[in-house]
Amino acid sequence: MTNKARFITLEGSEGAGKTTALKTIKKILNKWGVDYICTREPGGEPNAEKIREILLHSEHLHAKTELLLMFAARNEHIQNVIKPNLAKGVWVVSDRFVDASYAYQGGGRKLGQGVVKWMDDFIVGDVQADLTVLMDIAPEIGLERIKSRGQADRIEQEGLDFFHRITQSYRDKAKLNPSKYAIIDASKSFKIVKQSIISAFESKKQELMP
Ligand code: T5A
Repeated sequence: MTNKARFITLEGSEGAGKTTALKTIKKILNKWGVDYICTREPGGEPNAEKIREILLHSEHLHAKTELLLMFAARNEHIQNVIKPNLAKGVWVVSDRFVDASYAYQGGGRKLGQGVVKWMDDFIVGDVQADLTVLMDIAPEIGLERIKSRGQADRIEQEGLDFFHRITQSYRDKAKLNPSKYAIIDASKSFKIVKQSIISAFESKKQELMP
């Protein structure tokens, strides 16, 4: 494979259907014949998975601790998984990345976008996504979808206002650099969402695989 390896991220509020969307993305990349790995945040490698456990299942965490741990896990993920794979020509598809920190910690926790930008510059630097698939959904619909899943984790237990701020932060971030985003109306049926993702990838193919 001669093309540059690409970094694709998948974002959205709770229950937006990212896990479901990932299946469609895998099929597209298989069809394109690219070598890729799928990973996730927080997590994606052993130390980051340990931090994920603290993040999702601690009884209480201060918002600033949450931000620092997200970026600590992200640094391990970048250094040990994302960078080495991209360097050897393997595409990386990550279920969540730095936009989740802008949305959840910057917006949801009200820490502001400035401090997240500082951490983004410090930790992520130029390891930015080539394409971010934003599964856009009203929080009411997403939360309803995950209700039947049983025990909610620490973040899922937040109130509706928190998730409204997240949705808005994602939309605001996408507006700053629209060409980097594929915004999918995730409130539609499985069939329509799948078709929207396929169309979005087809329209970006030339850019991703010149
Ligand atoms: N976080 C993460 C931060 O706060 N900051 C950060 O920097 C980062 C990286 C991760 C948590 O960490 C936070 C965000 C999260 O709160 P997680 O367990 O990885 O936690 O959770 P999520 O990434 O939110 O994953 P979810 O499983 O909750 O959501 P998905 O993957 O978006 O949804 P999915 O695909 O599992 O679908 C949910 C349900 O909806 C149905 C599915 O069948 C499923 O039952 N569904 C649909 N139903 C109808 N129509 C459709 N089109 C549907 N699509 C899916």
